[in-house]
Amino acid sequence: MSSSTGQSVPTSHEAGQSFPPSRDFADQANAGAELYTRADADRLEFWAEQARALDWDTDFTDVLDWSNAPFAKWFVGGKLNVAVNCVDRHVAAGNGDRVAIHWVGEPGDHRDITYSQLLGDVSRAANYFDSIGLRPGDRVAIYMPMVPEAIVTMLACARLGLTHSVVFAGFSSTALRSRVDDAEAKLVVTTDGQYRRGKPAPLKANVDEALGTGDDAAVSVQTVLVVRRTNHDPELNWVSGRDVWWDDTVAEASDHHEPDAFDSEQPLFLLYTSGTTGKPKGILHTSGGYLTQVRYTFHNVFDHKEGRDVFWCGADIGWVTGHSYLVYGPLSNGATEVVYEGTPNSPNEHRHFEIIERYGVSIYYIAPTLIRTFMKWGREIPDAHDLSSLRLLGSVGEPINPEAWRWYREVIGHDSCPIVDTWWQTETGAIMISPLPGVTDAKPGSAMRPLPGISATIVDDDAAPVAAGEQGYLVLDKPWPSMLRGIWGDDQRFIDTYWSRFADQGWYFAGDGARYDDDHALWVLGRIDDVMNVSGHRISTSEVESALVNHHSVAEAAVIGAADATTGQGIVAFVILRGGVEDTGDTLIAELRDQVAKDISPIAKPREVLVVPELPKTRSGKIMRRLLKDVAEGRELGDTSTLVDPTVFEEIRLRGN
Ligand code: 6R9
Repeated sequence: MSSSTGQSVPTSHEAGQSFPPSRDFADQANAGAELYTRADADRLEFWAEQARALDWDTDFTDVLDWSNAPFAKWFVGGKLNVAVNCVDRHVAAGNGDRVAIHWVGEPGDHRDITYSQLLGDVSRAANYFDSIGLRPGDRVAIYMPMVPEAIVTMLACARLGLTHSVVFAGFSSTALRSRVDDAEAKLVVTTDGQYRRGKPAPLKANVDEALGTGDDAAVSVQTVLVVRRTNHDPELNWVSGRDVWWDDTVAEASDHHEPDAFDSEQPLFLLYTSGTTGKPKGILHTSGGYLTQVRYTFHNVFDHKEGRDVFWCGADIGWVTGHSYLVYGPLSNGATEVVYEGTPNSPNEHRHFEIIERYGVSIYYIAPTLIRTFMKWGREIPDAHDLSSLRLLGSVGEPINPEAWRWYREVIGHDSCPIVDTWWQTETGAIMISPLPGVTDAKPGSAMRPLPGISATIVDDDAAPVAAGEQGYLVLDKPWPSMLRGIWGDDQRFIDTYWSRFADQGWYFAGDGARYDDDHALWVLGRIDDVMNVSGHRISTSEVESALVNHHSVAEAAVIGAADATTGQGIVAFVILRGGVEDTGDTLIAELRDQVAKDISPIAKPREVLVVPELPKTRSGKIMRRLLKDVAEGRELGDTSTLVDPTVFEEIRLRGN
């Protein structure tokens, strides 16, 4: 990504409007402009202050030990219990009757769980885990849908100093096995089944398949703990001596548990992320630094008011957003939150808006792909509900195109809610780049600037800062409290993957491309491998997608650079039309190509535009561009095992070839 090839492509982004915080919002906001000043004046002292918002059993002696970089130690010598910070301390402060979790099951069942009840549940699980011999540092795999027991299990692990590894319940048994083996998990917690699009499906059966038998058995696993959820698998298999019901064990244990304090660097969780190649990496996060930054960001980015707000993060716990903003961030702040088990369209497309209305959700945090899905369904659906309780909206997971941003604000946020576009990664553990809602102006599509205490910059191949408008590499040039501490069992891979690109400078390379606009607002352009090169011009897939979605007939677009003999890469676009729009064939395609030419430049005009009914997405909502590339380049499809719905390809292929 050298800037030496000259001009980057002009875009429509810079022309975008800016939305300053309203006076009313700014007046009541948790974070003011002085937060930046304080952090700039003394970064480490700033983080020490943030850490002290937690309860420590033993105070730390040093804020940061970076002597063995890139292996960081934060809040050195400090001891704390993560679960106590998320649960017990709110009960001790007299808030035991506050609802922690408004849980909504997919079939419509629901439960409200107060902080006192949560304490009882976590204590019971901790007592049982202790009774089967689990000791600090042991690993526990969690393969569960979004039921309260999943969160209880995570917190019980934290309480005992165990390391959890949540494996998304939509993953295959093969994926589960490789993660169980890599972490040598002793306990696997699962459910008998899970609801998927309104129907019960077996889940424990996948665990049985994953763990195998005889010579092929996963040797590390001693116990499989099963929560009854669907009660619907007529062929439920039971391995005696290994399998136990939650109802017969955890539910029977004492609800009193005396917690120990653990070192700030005690491993808290592993979360596996797949790179483009190779086996999934077990990203390691530890306790004190992680909890400090998720607590801090939840409080300031979401402007959370304890006892007043109702927060809802739409992510699954199988994803880092679910860890940081469905479990540790909200609960360490004593929040009341919604946890929803199912998909947004079961039983129908009104589900999310009914939930917002019913619980008076005030802070709502979802991914752009869901916003575009709502757009596709049409605004009459949210318009049929009273969404006036909402006061702040968040976005995460991919660059949000300005069109979706504006729709989100206008239709969901009644034209007044601030939007925080939050850039971060599994590896960063917590939000890194985002507007502060009462301070920073927001531009549709820009994550704006690093948070107070965070240092990020955009550089070229030679580590020199790029000029405004030029694309470069997004790097984090100073360590941060919730940074990953490594890749499980593979220190060298950790160094190679994240720290080798700018080894001389000692910077973390995030894998994303970005640029500044003339106001020094930061625009994340997506993964470097999503940046196309057409005739020597660098064009980001997300910019072309944005232009396509700007056309009134397009609901969602995915763009890839396909190999092209003359131009290096040619742009191929896959688009989904909005409901009710007629596919006029060549006329429509010509209009769409012109739209891109108009919004970006004629050189960004897609070589091909294919109208398709669905796009292939991973379970965390990311479009699998690699597979679209396979289609566009006429190859056999690569691995489709992480797709939500592998059959979407039948349709795409039919239309594409
Ligand atoms: C939290 C999460 C990380 C990658 C990251 C980037 C993309 C996430 C974004 C964003 C632009 C945002 N990403 N948030 N890009 N704007 N607000 O998504 O973690 O699953 O590890 O993905 O997602 O490309 O590098 P993870």
